Parts: sequence; C-alpha cells; structure tokens
Amino acid sequence: MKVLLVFTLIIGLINGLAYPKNFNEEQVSNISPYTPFWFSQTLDHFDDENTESFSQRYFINDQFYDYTNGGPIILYINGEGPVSSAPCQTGDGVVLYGQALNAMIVTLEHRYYGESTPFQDLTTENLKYLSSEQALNDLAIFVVWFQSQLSNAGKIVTIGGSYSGALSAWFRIKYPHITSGSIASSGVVNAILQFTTFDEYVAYAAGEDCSNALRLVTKAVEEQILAGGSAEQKVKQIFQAESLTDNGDFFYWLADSMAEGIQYGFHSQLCSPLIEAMNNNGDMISTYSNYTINVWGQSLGTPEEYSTVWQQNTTADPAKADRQWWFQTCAALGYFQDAPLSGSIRSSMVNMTYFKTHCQQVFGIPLWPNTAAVNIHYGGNNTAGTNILYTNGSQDPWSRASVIQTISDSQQSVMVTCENCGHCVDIRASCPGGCAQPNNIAQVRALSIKLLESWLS
Ligand SMILES: *[C@@H]1O[C@H](CO)[C@@H](O)[C@H](O)[C@H]1NC(C)=O
Ligand SMILES: *[C@@H]1O[C@H](CO)[C@@H](O)[C@H](O)[C@H]1NC(C)=O
Ligand SMILES: *[C@@H]1O[C@H](CO)[C@@H](O)[C@H](O)[C@H]1NC(C)=O
Ligand SMILES: *[C@@H]1O[C@H](CO)[C@@H](O)[C@H](O)[C@H]1NC(C)=O
Ligand SMILES: CC(=O)N[C@H]1CO[C@H](CO)[C@@H](O)[C@@H]1O
Repeated sequence: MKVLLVFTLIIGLINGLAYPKNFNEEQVSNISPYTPFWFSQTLDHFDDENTESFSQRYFINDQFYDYTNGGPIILYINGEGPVSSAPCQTGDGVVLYGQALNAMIVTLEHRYYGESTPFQDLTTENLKYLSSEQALNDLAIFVVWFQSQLSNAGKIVTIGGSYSGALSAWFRIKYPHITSGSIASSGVVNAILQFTTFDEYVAYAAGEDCSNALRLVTKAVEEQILAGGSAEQKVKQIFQAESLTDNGDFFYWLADSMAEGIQYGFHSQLCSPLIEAMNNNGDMISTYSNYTINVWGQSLGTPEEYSTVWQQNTTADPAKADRQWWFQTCAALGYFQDAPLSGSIRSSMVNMTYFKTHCQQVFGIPLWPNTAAVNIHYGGNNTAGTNILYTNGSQDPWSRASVIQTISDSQQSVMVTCENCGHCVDIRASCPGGCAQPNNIAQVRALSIKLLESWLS
C-alpha cells in the first residue's frame, strides 16, 4: 500500500529544520504546503495515568481558504508512511475538492510514521501504542484544536485513501459530532485475516493472458529457487534480490511486484511485454525482471524492505515504514495475501504459515491478529455510518476489503472504472501507468464534490 515520495520528503526535511513550530493564524499568510508544523499529542489516549506526549507533524494548504470569511476544513488523513506536504499537486483529487469548497486543507502525519514517532527505538514493546484506535483519537483531538485556531472556520470533512481511507470512514462513524462526512477512497474497512481474494482479484484485473503469463513467471522462478545452489543464486541476481535470503520473503516480494503493478495502474507496462514474450517463446524471467527492476522497483518497492532482517531493525528512520505497517497487520488488521489453492498467480510458498512465521520472527513474540474483533469494533464492510462515500478502482485488488455495494443513500459506493484504474485513483493526481479512456474519473469527482457540499451545507 505504501507510497513513499522521496522528493517531497527531502523538501519536508529541509523545511523541518527551518520551521519547527505550531500553527498560528495571525502569523501565517500563503504558507507553503511543505512547511511542517508540530502538535503535542497524547501518547496513550486510553490510560489517563499516562501523561507522556510526542510531537506529531502536520501540514496545511491554505491556497483556497479565505481567512476573513472562513470556510470548511478538509482533514486529509494519512496512513502507513511519511508525509512531506499537504496535498498540493495539480490534478490531485483532494486539491480539486479543496478548490471547489474554498476549504482549508490540513493533514496530520500518522503516529509512528515519518517524523511523528514517539520512540527512536521501535521495539515490539514500544510499538504498543500503534493502533487505528489511537490514530483516530489523534485526529479527533488535533482537528478540534486546529478548528479552534481559525477565527472563522466552518465544518470539517475527512478524506483518506487505502488504510487511511478506512480511517476516514471510521472517523465519521466514531466522531459524527466532529466531522460532517467522509470520502473513503479504496478504504479497506474490512480486516481480512486470510485475504485469498486479493490474488484472485489480481488475476481477474490482469486479464486471462496476463495472468497466464504471470503464472509462467512464478513457475519458472520457483523451479530455479527450489533447485537451490547456483540456480537459486543466479535467479536472485537477475532480480537484484540477493538480500532476500529467506525464500518466503523472496516469493512474497515477487508476488507483490506483480500485485502492485496491477494495483497501482502499471497494467500495460507489466502485461504487454510478458504477453508478447509468452506468445513468442521469449524469456519470461528476464522480461519480468526488467519490469520489476525498471518500473516497479523505481517507484514502489526494493527487495531489502521485504526481508525479515530489515524489518527486525528497531531503529526509527523517517523514511522506513515496513516494520510499523507489519506491526499493524500482525497485531490487528491482517490482510495477509496468501496463494489460492488453484489458479494462483503467486507461489504457494506465500501461505498462511509464511505470514504467521514472519510476524513471529519480526516481532519476537507470537503476534497474530484477531480480525474478527476489529470488524466487530468498526463494522467490517457493513458499516453503520452516514455521509460516507466509498470509492474504489476497478483494477484494484484492495477493493475486496472495501465497501463495493451501496449500503444506503448516505453510504454510497462507486467504482472508478478503466484500464489502469487502480488504488485510490480518484484522489491521486494521475494513474502512474496512465488512466485509459474511457473512464469515469471526472464523474466520480463531480459526485464527490456534490456530496461534500451537501454534507457541509
Ligand atoms: C525493459 O523495460 C523498459 C521499461 O519498461 C522497456 O522500455 C524496455 O524495452 C525493456 N527491455 C527489454 C529487453 O524488455
Ligand atoms: C538499522 O536501521 C538504521 C536506520 O535506517 C540503519 O542506519 C542501520 O544501519 C540498520 N542496521 C542494520 C544492522 O542494518
Ligand atoms: C508454505 O510456506 C512455507 C514457507 O514459505 C513453505 O516452507 C511450505 O512448503 C509452504 N507450504 C505449502 C503447502 O506450500
Ligand atoms: C462485503 O464483502 C463481502 C465479501 O467479499 C461481499 O460479498 C459484500 O458484497 C460486501 N459488502 C459490501 C456492502 O460491500
Ligand atoms: C458500486 C459498484 O460499482 N460496485 C461494483 C463493485 O464491483 C463488484 C464486482 O466485483 C460489483 O458487483 C459491484 O456492482
């Protein structure tokens, strides 16, 4: 799910040194969306004897907001990664909504990610305050305070995507007295322990030819890895993945490169060369490693992040998020994408035994989630909220953990449909692989604005 924007991160870090302060309406004018502000946050919202606090980073985009006449606040919710600016890119859905509403856009970094970490040593013990419940309380306390700092602020709405899309829906369900409505883009509100439908949906979204080609890749790589010795070394070299000494980690990484290719709209770059190689007796392994290294590896994943050893490292690093996100999945949310018994694209080595062992090895204790408890707590994909819009991308396997049927007039679900329409496509500035025509992105965004306006009226 991760999106690491290295460029904006660097700018954020530079600004971070220059302006370590809290927001004050009287002192700002045309503030840069890259300027970080800092909020003193309670570490444990559920134990009033614990008085510890930590600094949580936030950013604002006030380019559409009129300080004199006021306007609504869009709280853009972040998830499992560092944040380095408020939404500000041209074409970004949140920016378009901010413009349409003349809203103040404010965004709070999620606890334990980026610079908002309470501990420099992320031991399993120190990770115990990392949960969606704590994160939602952070948002509630922060946004009420932020609203009070603006002399003319109007109502609040939330927007988020992926895990933070789930937080956006949950925020409205839990705090209807604070927020007027929510957009949950690819909001994974259903905590699924054994998420087999993920791989099945990757196959469906890839299409028959591409999924057959992906199965051939997996089979060819498996033969080399299971042969061991020099064959194993050679294939890992081809993928520049020698750091993945554990074969479970290697196969999970291999599977994620396929899945994220589909999930993030790289369908054409992933599938076209593979189908051509399949039809012309080409080399499946080198064709796929070329995509993995040159397309996927450039923007989304590196092999190191997938290794058990990397995730065991407890040193907090603003650029690293894998240990924290694995903690959230192993402790609460699940979403373990195991191989289906038949028709699987991924290797059967990526099974529930792999995930269970991985959680235990990374955290040193038998950490395993109770997803049923999470779903009883929030409602799973049968949420009892109002003023929530669920949006999904037609090629996004994560849609299987979201709300894909309209529940009621005030909890609608819409599908953004096109070739390359992937994860959070409606709120992103663009499809990385290029959103093909025809698509209904403009209609979904128009509906989003219409609903936001009605919730705020
Ligand atoms: C490798 O991938 C790049 C980027 O997608 C592509 O332009 C190039 O043709 C590929 N090369 C081979 C040998 O497949
Ligand atoms: C652990 O992570 C820190 C921060 O990224 C890094 O500086 C350090 O080299 C890592 N330790 C090992 C043993 O890889
Ligand atoms: C499950 O995965 C583990 C570790 O990746 C592997 O050793 C085992 O053979 C797999 N089991 C099956 C039935 O594929
Ligand atoms: C909830 O998930 C189930 C199983 O995937 C699906 O059949 C159902 O349609 C979903 N419900 C909604 C409201 O999306
Ligand atoms: C709102 C919407 O278009 N929902 C669709 C989501 O996808 C499923 C199939 O996976 C359809 O059944 C729904 O109609």
